[in-house]
Amino acid sequence: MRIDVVSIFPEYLAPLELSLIGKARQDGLLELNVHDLRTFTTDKHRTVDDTPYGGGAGMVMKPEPWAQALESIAGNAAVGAASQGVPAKKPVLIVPSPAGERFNQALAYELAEEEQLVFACGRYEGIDERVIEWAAEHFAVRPISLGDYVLNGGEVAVLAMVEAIGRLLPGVVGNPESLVEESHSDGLLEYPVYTKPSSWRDREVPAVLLSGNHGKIAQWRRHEQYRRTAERRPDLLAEFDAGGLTRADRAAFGELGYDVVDRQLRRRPDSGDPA
Ligand code: 6GU
Repeated sequence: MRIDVVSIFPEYLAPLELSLIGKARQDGLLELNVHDLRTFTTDKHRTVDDTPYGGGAGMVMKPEPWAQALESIAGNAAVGAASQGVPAKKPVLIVPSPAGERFNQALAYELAEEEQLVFACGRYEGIDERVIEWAAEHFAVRPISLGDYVLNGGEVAVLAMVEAIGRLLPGVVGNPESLVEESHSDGLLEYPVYTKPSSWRDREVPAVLLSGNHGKIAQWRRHEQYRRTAERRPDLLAEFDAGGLTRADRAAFGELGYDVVDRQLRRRPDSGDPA
């Protein structure tokens, strides 16, 4: 995969040289380029922002530096594709914004399949909207949000998204099995984990985990996922496919106040407030 990030604070992306993602870059599994938007300005002061039409607080990012930056990146991609004799597929242009669609694990998996991702980090009140419209000529444009809160710019969001996507690329995570049993991989939160010592400050590791009974352990872990998800993220249970549940699984959900109706979990009306 190739990733290009455009920002007025390229130093903000330095952590992408560390740890798993840094190693993936060294190993050639991921090509990542960070571009300084100001190098695409033409005035003496390297201006990237101006006051908003219609008035109001803050500044808006000027369109032309963005067009220059994105054209140079799209041009490189098209030339690269042509040199390999393949038809150029439009790279995905991700615009981090609290006004975008929500980022989640399913979207991370989807984006991990792409050949090239370009991230356009806005600052101030955002980028002139005409850039977003114009960019559709060269890119598949996706405004994406991490969640319902406001960051000062897209850079921190890019760190999060590149890490979430990058770790799904083949070979980046050493043991691919660790991608299977983690939160959100099956639409549920992860079960709690424990390590030695088995007794620590008068707290015991759940006995089932020391039993050696792998069937019992798997079932306990599954039921802990149900309990945690019901307590912390009941919204996820509305999306959960309950069609394949065993009798014991249904009973576990029953104790949490959920019945299975048409493959769906339904919160029982008399089961009180959700935790
Ligand atoms: Cl992706 N960008 C910005 N600037 N703020 C955000 C966000 C993204 N997600 C949540 N808040």
